[in-house]
This record gives sequence, structure tokens and C-alpha cells, in this order.
Amino acid sequence: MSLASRTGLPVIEDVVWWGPRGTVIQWFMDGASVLGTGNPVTGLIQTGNFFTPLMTGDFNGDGQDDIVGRRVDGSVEIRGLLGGAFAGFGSGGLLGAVSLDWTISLTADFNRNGQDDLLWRNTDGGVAVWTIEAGRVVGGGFVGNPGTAWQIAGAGDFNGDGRADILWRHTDSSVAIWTMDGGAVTGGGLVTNPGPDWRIQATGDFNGDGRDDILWRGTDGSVVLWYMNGTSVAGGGLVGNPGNAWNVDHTDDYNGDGRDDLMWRGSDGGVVLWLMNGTAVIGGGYLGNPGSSWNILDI
Ligand SMILES: [Ca+2]
Ligand SMILES: [Ca+2]
Ligand SMILES: [Ca+2]
Ligand SMILES: [Ca+2]
Repeated sequence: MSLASRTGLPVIEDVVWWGPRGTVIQWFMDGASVLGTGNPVTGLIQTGNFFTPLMTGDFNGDGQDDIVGRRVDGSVEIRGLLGGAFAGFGSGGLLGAVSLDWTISLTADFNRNGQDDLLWRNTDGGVAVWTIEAGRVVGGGFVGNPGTAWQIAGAGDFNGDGRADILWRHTDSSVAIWTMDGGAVTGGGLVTNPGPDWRIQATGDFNGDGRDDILWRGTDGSVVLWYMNGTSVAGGGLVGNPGNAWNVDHTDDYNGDGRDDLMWRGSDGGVVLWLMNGTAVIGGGYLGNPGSSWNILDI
């Protein structure tokens, strides 16, 4: 899910790669092609201060993705990525230590301030949100505990209020949504259960109606979209089937038309982009192959 789809601003998202020995490389995107490649950025791994990047988000509202990671002591750190180089965060950036029974599940904007927040999960099932502003924790806290049979399957703004909501999947394959306002659950409930043959692959606003949708993958490789309106499935259908050698790696708006697109990764490491308009693939193609030791940062 891109900030663009939440703010209505046309923003072309770049691709951030995390590779061997902690190197980061950016692909600057221009619609269906890679416009250029940033210089490799190193220096994230320092002796005695291992920093594992987890995912990206915009934690200061400048429209540029930053990287959030954790040090071995559990402390959380945000590093800026501006113009292909690491930028500092002034007095922000280092968010303090959290015990290692908590993991960061994803980043999303839960309080509609245009800056991504952190969603945490405890091994005991507990859920917490940190709302972030200018690289600092400014609010949030413990949200609740639905039990460990419920797994966080993603986040998206399913009711179109500008705040990200939490998408849940139960071990019995039930689906549920918590609509959120910062660290508080404001509503939600159960969604249709498509059965165990369908896995949630991604969320994003693929039809540009201002509400995020759910992208499903069948065991046969089929790709299906549900257009969402809160907890109701308001439309959608079959997108296609690229075969099980291809996995959905990432969704974002790569051509700046306000609709999220699908980035595929092949079993050989190859990258293919599908530019989307609802369930229709309207463009894109093969982007290249950085090699299987490189991964796109994010969830
Ligand atoms: Ca926020
Ligand atoms: Ca929402
Ligand atoms: Ca939508
Ligand atoms: Ca798009």
C-alpha cells in the first residue's frame, strides 16, 4: 500500500533492494520501467552494532521511504534513504529497546498524519502500535490480544477514512478486519471466509476508489482481487494466473496513477511488473534480474 493511495497525491514509488553484506540499492521507477539505479549504499552493518533492516516506510512525511531495522539489543532504529544515500534523522531515529518477544509486523499510517507507524506483535498474541512523527514515537500503545490463532495478514485502509486498518487471518482460514485510529480499534469484524485454498498475498488500492483491496492467491496460482468497503467485499474477481513459479513480492503505485500495481518475483530472481486498473493488467513487463540474493525491502 502506498502513501499515494491514501493522500491522493500522485507519487511514483521506487524499489529498495537489500542485498549481500548489507548493501542497499534503489531502483528509480518511471511507470513500466526502471529509470535508473542508485549507487550501492553500504555502512548499515557495523561491528558490534548489527542493524537488520526489516521494512520501509515514510517516518517523517517527506514523501521518501526510510528504512526501519533493529539492533541485536532489540533497539529500533530508523535510517533515512535520500537520493540514494543514508541520511540522518537529527535527534530522532533511535527509538529505544524493545524486548525480543515483540516483532515489528508491518508499517502503515494508523492515525492519518501522513507518516507511517509501527505495528508490533508479541509471541503471546498481543498487539501494539507506535505512532511515529519525525522519526520519534509520539503515541500509541497496547491495542489488544485476539489470541495466537489469529495472524496479522496485512494492513490497508479498507473503509477509506485515511487510516490503515489491520487484516487478520485465523488458522481456520477466517478473515477479519480491525478498523483503527492510532492505537485504538474503532470497529471491524469478520469478512467472508474463502476457505483454506486461498492465501492473502497483498493489500492495496488496485481500482483507485480510495479504499484498499485484498489480493488473494489460490493453490493453483490464480490471482483474485476483492474490492473492499469496510468488512464487505464490494466487487473484484479473477486477475489471471502467472503460474506458481511467480510470487507477488510487493504492491505499490509504480506509475503514479493512484492505483497500486503488482511486482512479481520469479523463482530465478527475475522481476516482472503488472500495472493494474482494478482486475485488469494494463501494462508493465519484465524489469530485470538483480539475482536471488537481493530482496525487495518491505512486506
Ligand atoms: Ca502515522
Ligand atoms: Ca481505515
Ligand atoms: Ca479499492
Ligand atoms: Ca499504478
